[in-house]
Amino acid sequence: MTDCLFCKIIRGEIPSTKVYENEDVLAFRDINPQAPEHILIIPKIHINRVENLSDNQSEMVGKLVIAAKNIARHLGIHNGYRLVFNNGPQAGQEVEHIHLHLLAGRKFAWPPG
Ligand code: IU
Repeated sequence: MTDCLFCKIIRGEIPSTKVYENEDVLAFRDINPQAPEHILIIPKIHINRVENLSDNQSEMVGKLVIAAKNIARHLGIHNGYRLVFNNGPQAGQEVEHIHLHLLAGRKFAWPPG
């Protein structure tokens, strides 16, 4: 989608600190990190929200999670990490392109704020 910020990052029109890329997903460092390690993993196709995923897109969502697992291992994160999809305004979703947050390097509270 032309105006989507994350689509622009995928196309290289906006710079990012890339940590991983394959044909389906891109992962880069969050510009406003909420933990010592804060990576965003996004699909290369534009989908605005989890709620708008099709039932046949489970493989793509699985690829985001598998990428997160591989990135965590590659970064040497052995003490646990948190994976988060914010969906919609009340959950705090600001960018309307599905993204999986990978957060690590500190202890996280539960329930989340
Ligand atoms: P959210 O789940 O939509 O709230 O997460 C969006 C994230 O995208 C948030 O953590 C921002 O710091 C991050 N981000 C970014 O990494 N680069 C940008 O140019 C913009 C937002 I705008």
